[in-house]
Amino acid sequence: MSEKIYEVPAAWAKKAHLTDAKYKKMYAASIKDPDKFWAEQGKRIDWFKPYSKVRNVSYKPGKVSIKWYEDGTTNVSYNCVDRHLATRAKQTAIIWEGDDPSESKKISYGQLYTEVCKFANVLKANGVKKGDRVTIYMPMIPEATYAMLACARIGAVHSVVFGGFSPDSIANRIEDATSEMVITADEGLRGGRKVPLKANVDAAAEKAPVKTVIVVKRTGGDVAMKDGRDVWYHEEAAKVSGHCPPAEMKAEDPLFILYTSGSTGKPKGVLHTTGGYLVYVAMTHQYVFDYHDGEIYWCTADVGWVTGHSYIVYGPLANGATTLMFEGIPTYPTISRFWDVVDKHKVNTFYTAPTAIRSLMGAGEEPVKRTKRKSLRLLGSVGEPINPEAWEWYHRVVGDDRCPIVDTWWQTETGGIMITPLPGATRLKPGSATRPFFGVKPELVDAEGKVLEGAAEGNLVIAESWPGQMRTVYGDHKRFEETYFSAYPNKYFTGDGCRRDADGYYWITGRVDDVINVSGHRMGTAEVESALVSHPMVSEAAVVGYPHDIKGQGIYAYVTLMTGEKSSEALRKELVAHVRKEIGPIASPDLIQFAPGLPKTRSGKIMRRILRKIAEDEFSALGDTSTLADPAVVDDLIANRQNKR
Ligand code: 6R9
Repeated sequence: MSEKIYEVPAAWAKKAHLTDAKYKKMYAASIKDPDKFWAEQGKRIDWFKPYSKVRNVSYKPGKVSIKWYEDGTTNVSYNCVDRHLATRAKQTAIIWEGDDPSESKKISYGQLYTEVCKFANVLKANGVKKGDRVTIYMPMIPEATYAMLACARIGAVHSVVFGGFSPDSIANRIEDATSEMVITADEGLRGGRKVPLKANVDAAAEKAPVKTVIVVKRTGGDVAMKDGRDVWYHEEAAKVSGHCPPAEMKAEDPLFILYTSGSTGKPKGVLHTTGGYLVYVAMTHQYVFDYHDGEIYWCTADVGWVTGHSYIVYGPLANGATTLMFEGIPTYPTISRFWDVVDKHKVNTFYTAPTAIRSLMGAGEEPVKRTKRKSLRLLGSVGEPINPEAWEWYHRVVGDDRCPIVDTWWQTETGGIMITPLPGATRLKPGSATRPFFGVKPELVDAEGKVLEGAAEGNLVIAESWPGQMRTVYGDHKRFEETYFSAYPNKYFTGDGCRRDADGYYWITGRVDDVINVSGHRMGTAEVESALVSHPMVSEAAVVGYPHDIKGQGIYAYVTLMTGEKSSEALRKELVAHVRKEIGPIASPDLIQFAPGLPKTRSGKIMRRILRKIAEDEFSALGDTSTLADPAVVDDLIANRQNKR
C-alpha cells in the first residue's frame, strides 16, 4: 500500500469551502449533536412546510425505521428547478454532449423548467398519479433527466433501469415495482452503435405487460408502435402546457426505487425518499466537489446507476450547478474523447470510475497529453477501489499534478458519498477514501461484532443514520432488515471490508459478501449463477470474482453440465450469450471452466473460498480441504483452471 502523501495545494486551502480545521470542527459537531447539525443543514433546500422534527430512527431488530424531517413538506423538482429561476433562468443547467462530437447543446434553467413541466403534464395526461411507479429505460439524453424530474414533480416514483440491461431484467424490475408505465427512446447511441431500447422494452412487456409506453425520438430509427399502448413523446408534448405546479410531498414520500445486486436472490429495489435524500446529495455535492457558482461539473456515470441519480441530476441541480451529461463512451471517436470534452466545455470538475482510468492508462499518455485540460481543477473517483498506480497516473497525467483527487466511497444504499477526501481540507493518500463525511460514523467490526479501535482491519459498518440512507427494500422490509441490520445489531452493515490506518484514514478493501464489482458495476454472483443454470445443458454453476487488470474484477464461472452433455468452445460462447440475454452484457462471464464436480462440504455447501483461490491462480494456498465430500474434485479444478498466469 502506498503511503505517499499529497498535501492540500496552497491555492486550494485559500479558496475552498473547507479547511482541515473547519472539517474537524464541523465533523465533531455533526457527531456530537446530530439533531442540531442536521436541523441546520436541512435549510439548504426549500420547504413548503418547515420541519420541526429532524431525526426519528430505530435500528432495533424487527423495528427498523428511518425517518428524517418527517413533518416537513417539499418537492424535489421545485428545488432542482423552480427555486433557481429568479437568479439563474439564463444560466446553463445541463450541457449535453452527444455520442457524435458534432452534437451538443445547452439547456438553461429556464428551459429546464419548461421541459420538466411539459414532461410532467404528459405523464399526468397519460394517467400517472402521485405514488405510481414509472420505469425509465433511457439513453443519456436530456429527456432522461426531464423524465426523472417530471416524476418527482408530480410525486410519481421513478425506477430507472440501466440501458445495458436485457429485456428479462427490465421485465423483472417492472414486475417488482408493479409499474404500469415505461419511458424509453427509439434507440440509444453509444460509440456510433445503436442500442435497440424500444425493441427491448417490447420484449420486456411481453413478459411484464404495461399500460403505457412513452417513446422519445432519439435516432429516428424504425420502431414498432403498439396501438393503445405506445405513444410518441413529441406528439404528447405538443398537446400540453409548459407549466405544472409541483406536488406538495412529505419528506418521507418515496422519490425513487433503484435496483441493485445483493449477495442472494434477485436484485433489491432500494428505496430513497424525498427530503433527507435531497439535503444529503446537495450537501455532499457542494463540499466533496467544492462546488462554486459558475463552475462546469462533469460526472461520467450513467443515470441508470445511483451515481447518475445523485451526482448528475439531483445534487448538482439542487445546487444550481451546471452539470454535463455525456451520451457516448471514452474511446469514441478517439481515445482522447474525455479530454476533448473537457477542453470543449471547459470542465472544472471531472468525476469518473477507476475502470475507465485503467483502460485509458493502457493507451499511454499521448492521447491525454495532446489535449490541454487547463480548466480542470478537481478529479474524482467512484465505484470501486482505485489502485495506487491508477491514482498516480490520474493525478500526474490527467491532472498535471495540479488537481486533487476525491476518492469517494458510497453505495446505492447510502444515497450519497460517505467516506471521502474534501479538497482544501484533506491530505491525500493514493488508494484511500480517507475520512468520513459529516454525520457519518464508520466503525470496523470483527466477525463477532466486536468494535475494533485504532489501526485495524475488519468489516465496515455505520453506526447512526444519515439523511441520505435508503429507507427500505421496496415491498420487502424484512429483507431490508435482514440484509443490513442483522449481522451487527443496531448498525448498518455495508458489505465491504476496510482497513483504518494510524492516521484514521479508511482504505476500502472490497466486498466481503458474494457481490462482485465488475468495471464499477455491482453484480451478485447468485444472479449470474441462476442465469447459467437456466440454460438447459447446465446442471450447476458457481461464480466468483477474480482480479482483472482493467475491470477490477472479472467474472469467473465454474459450470457443471447435465449428464451426457459435452463441453466445447461453441458451448462456452453459447453460455456467454445466454447470460447476456438473461441479464445484460455487463454480466458476461470472462472465463468459464467446465468442471465435472464442484467442491462441496458433506452438507452440500459449495466451498467458494476454494473456487476463489483457483480463479485467482493461487491454488497453493487453498487452506483446509478436509471437510470436502470429495477432495479429488479440487485436483481436476486446478488442472483445468482458466486463469493461468
Ligand atoms: C456509488 C456506487 C457500491 C460498492 C461498495 C464498494 C464499491 C464504491 C468505492 C468502492 C472502494 C470507492 N465502491 N465506491 N470501493 N472505493 N471509492 O458505486 O454504488 O453501485 O451500489 O456500489 O462499490 O464495494 O459497496 P454501488
